[in-house]
Amino acid sequence: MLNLNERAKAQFNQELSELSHAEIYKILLDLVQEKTAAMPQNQGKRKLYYISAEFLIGKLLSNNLLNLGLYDEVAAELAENGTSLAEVEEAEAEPSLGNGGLGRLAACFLDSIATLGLNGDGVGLNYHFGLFRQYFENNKQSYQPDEWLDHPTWLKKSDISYKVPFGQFTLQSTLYEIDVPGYNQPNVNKLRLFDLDTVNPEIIEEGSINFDKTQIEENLTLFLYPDDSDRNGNLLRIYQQYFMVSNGAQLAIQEAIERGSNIHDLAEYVVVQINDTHPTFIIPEFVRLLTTEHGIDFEEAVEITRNVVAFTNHTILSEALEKWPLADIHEVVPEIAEIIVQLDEIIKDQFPDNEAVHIIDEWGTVHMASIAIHFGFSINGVAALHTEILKNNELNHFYEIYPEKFSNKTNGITFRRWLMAANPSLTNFIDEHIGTKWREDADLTDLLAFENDDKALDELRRIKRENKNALADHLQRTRGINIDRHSIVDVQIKRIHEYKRQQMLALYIIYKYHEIKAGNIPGTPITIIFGGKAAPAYTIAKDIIHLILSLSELIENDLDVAPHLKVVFVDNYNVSEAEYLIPAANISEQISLASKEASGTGNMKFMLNGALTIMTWDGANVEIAEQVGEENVYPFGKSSEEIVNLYATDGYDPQDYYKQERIQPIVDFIISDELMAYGIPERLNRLYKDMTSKDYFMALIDLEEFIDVKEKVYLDYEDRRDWTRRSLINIANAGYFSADRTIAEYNKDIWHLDQ
Ligand code: 26Q
Repeated sequence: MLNLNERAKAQFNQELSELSHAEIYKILLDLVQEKTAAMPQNQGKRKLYYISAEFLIGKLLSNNLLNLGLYDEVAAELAENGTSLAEVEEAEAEPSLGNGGLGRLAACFLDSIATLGLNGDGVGLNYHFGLFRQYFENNKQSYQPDEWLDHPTWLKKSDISYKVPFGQFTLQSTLYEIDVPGYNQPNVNKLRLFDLDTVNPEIIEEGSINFDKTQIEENLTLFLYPDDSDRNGNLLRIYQQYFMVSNGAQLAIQEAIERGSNIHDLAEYVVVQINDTHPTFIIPEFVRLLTTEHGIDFEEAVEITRNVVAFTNHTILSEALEKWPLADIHEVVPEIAEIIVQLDEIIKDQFPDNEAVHIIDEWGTVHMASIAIHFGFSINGVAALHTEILKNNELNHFYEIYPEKFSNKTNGITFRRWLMAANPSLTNFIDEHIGTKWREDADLTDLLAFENDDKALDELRRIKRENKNALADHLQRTRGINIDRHSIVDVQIKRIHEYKRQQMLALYIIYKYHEIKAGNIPGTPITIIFGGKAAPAYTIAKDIIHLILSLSELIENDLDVAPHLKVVFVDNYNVSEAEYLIPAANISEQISLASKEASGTGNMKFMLNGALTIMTWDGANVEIAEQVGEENVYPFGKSSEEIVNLYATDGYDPQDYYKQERIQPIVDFIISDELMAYGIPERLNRLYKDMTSKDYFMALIDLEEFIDVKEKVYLDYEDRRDWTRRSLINIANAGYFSADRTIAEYNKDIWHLDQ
């Protein structure tokens, strides 16, 4: 018995049933903090530092209660007092300390690292404002600063602090920590977020997200990914990155010394996994610290560092491969720029004619991935196909030199959050049918025995219906949006990007709208839900949002079509919204242009929650199809080889597809008078022009096939029993995508931590 009532009296001098959600939240926060504070840290000679610019942890209360084994008890006590965890959790601030996939992956990994009892902490920055809050006005994306630190949080201030020497001044850090308990584990790890006491939110201009980018002492950890459209913005990002890695490296070295390292043997004590290139400056920073503060000579420092750092690549989009002008690095931290020049000389001596692997190019630009590959011991991709593309195309020059450094680690998701916390009814269903061993090994294949069990299938349908109701209530309560509770729920949620092809789904909506207008009424009403933010400087992505919102309004106002088709764009999509949307979905849209989505992890969450996937042969979709069988997904579209080849030969012209009979009227509708009545001509014209002249991410190339497959999916849904059977098969085969499996592979092949 936790006796929350006693705590209510002691803390607020009131009965639990009289407290506000915010007060109950505070009680539970304190309860969890007390428990985890009393738990020992994971131990081991070697320790992992998972360093990342993003940790998209989302709300932590349910997840922590679950991992500590307190979830059921708390839920019961709250129910007795007329409330629920879902309601109480609304009082928790959402830490949106990330953009999307890479940041959420880091959060799932922390959960799994702790659950496997491994000695490993997360290291990052404590941004005072997370990713902007998105809202819509006149069918356009607008911004509000995300003031998550206004509420009581999980952060605990530590007394750890380091000096970070920039060129012009030295700053002193403050470390905040969040305990990370594993599932049913006696020990905890930590997420360690560095900050600066002098940060000052008052420099943000009233009513905007702009601020003076030159006031480093006041702005350093103010925002995640501050606007980098000008030079000061770029410099600020370098300040941020260096601040993060210098603190991380000092922490790792200090803790290694405390465990007995003599520095020469640092690699026996420390492994640093860098999450994409954003923390790459940790390589020259280790060299700097080892040479200037620990008396190691340059050559040995480079060797030690090489044995400590491992690199994960999350993207093959060339515009996302980080590059910085050497002059900018020099302006922020001259010592680091000088070390990078030395590292570059080593590589240029070794590979004089192999320019593709040089660190500094002829224009004086520093290629961060080159540093990470040459001066780390491991590089991995995040899905099988992605790793093959890295080896054979994007990073082939490096692969030729270091084949042994390359490996694949297909991403995974934590089942604690994405099944147990987000979908308790499905969790119970699984327990009742196959017992609870899956909670340890993620093996759900025993569910296959119920493939033809009518009772089990009925039960599964009932659960999906309940989750749809919960989503419908949530959308109604938070946004006044009403969705048809009996409709098929079709969802695309992810960052807005041309390569993810939200615009292709928008084109399908235009097609379907006209079909319904022509009297071809779908058997079941359709709700298509989008969610996702566009980078503030990404014009076309914002135009795509505008197209979808305008379409949504047009359809809403069309009395012939509205009863059969609804388009919803959920504003401010984040981890908490995903927890409502994913358990309610029937259809998972994974329609990126083949070769462009490194892995995807939303795809795995949908599968685990029983949605069927419409997919291109991209990222981890390929492995989903492999696990579940092609007959249980809906694949379509050109292969990654075809696409890679088209880019290589400049062989794509959208006009070739635009001219087709079925496609032209769909695309032309973007600039029709009907849609212009809801949209802004400038935006719709710009998008139309781009799609018909450039279409760089080839939305038109797969449109015909996409329309056909979507029609098939909706038809198949009419056979509810067979649909539910295939939904069960998807759930049963999702075990491979547990992040526990991914982390076990990282540990076996890269980290080698004791267990
Ligand atoms: C680039 C240049 C300069 C500054 C920042 C960046 C930058 C920032 C964020 C580049 C990339 C990101 C984020 C990448 C990301 O989230 N990638 C996603 O990672 C997931 C986890 O591995 C994959 O599942 C997704 O496929 C991938 O898109």
